Amino acid sequence: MAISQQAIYEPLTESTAVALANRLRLFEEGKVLKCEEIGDGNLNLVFHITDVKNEHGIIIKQALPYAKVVGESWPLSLKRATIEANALLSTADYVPSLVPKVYYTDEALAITVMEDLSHLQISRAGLIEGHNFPLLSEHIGTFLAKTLFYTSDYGLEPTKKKLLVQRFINPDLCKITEDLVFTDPFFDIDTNSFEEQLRTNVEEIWKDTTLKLEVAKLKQKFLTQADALVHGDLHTGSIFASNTETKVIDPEFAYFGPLGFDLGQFIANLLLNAISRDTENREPLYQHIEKTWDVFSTTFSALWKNEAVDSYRDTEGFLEFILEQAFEDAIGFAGCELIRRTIGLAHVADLDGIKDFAVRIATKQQALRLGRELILNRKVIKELGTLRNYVEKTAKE
Ligand code: SR1
Ligand code: MG
Repeated sequence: MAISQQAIYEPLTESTAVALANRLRLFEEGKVLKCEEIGDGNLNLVFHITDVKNEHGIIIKQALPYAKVVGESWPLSLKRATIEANALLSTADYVPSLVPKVYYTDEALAITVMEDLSHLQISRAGLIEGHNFPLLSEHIGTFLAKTLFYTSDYGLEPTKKKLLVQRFINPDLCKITEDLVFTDPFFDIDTNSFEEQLRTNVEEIWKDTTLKLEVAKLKQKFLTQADALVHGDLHTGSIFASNTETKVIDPEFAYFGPLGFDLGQFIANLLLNAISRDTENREPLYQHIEKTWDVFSTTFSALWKNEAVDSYRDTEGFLEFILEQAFEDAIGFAGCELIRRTIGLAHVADLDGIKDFAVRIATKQQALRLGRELILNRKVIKELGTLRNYVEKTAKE
């Protein structure tokens, strides 16, 4: 359904969300509907509406004109709802089984109505409970290879790509990442949040000019390298999963960025879960990390060989160069994500949920050391199998 410009923005309530669902005839007339606001993320309202009889449901997601996690003092553009809807629709062209179906969008109300995925579990919550989602890495590797290839200059004619770049200019949400991922955790800034017991470790980071130079280089890539349409926030909280299905949600941070960005964020969030587990339960996470890259690089290479539009596609070494850059950047971005999820504004339940305080602090200290190692060694690390060695090495001071 088309994006309309008519309505005037106001935040939905549970009852106006039901009225909207009825108006859009998303349920048969006369059905008794139940509505619950279930948004647990940092930014938006999310209404889950179900037919009480058959449990058939829909999701209505609405952007708020500010960041929910902070409040009205942090205004945010509603345009992110349109970016998100457009990204879901664009991604569905390449990997329809890996994203929720979009039923309706309204730009003025900043609303996207989409498929109910409540038969699945947010993968972060499942991983914390010890589920391993056997197909997660195969699906995410495929998702990344196809969405990145088909929106890059290798899969898309350059003029079409530039028009798409224009459609996904996303300054507000990119600024959040520029600040929260690449800047604030590395400086003494108010938005940072960490236990007092980490202060010495954090102050070491603030003084670490070697580290800061490498983070500055990674930030420069995020700011300038418009390789392909990236999801922009591909952590395990943006992925619904079960043993058989995977659905990527929440692409409101989508923009044209570096090929390795989503890979790095996904890998970091798997690492955060790995270090929160006992040593003997980490293997499924390491397997996922390795498989994500294997599936990504194999699928991307096959698409390149069969469909690339770039004149240099058959030039020996060019594909390998592109993949090597993406790999190196992914390791560096993963390092930044590890650090910001530990001491920045937006934390993860994998670490904050560790009940034993001493274990929590020790695990966070490890996350900081691991993040630093990945950033500094991203040119040396040649395969993801070695990340387990970095995890072991950073377990102790
Ligand atoms: C103010 S938004 C904080 C974080 O939540 C989102 O999911 C992104 O990860 C962002 O950095
Ligand atoms: Mg989100």
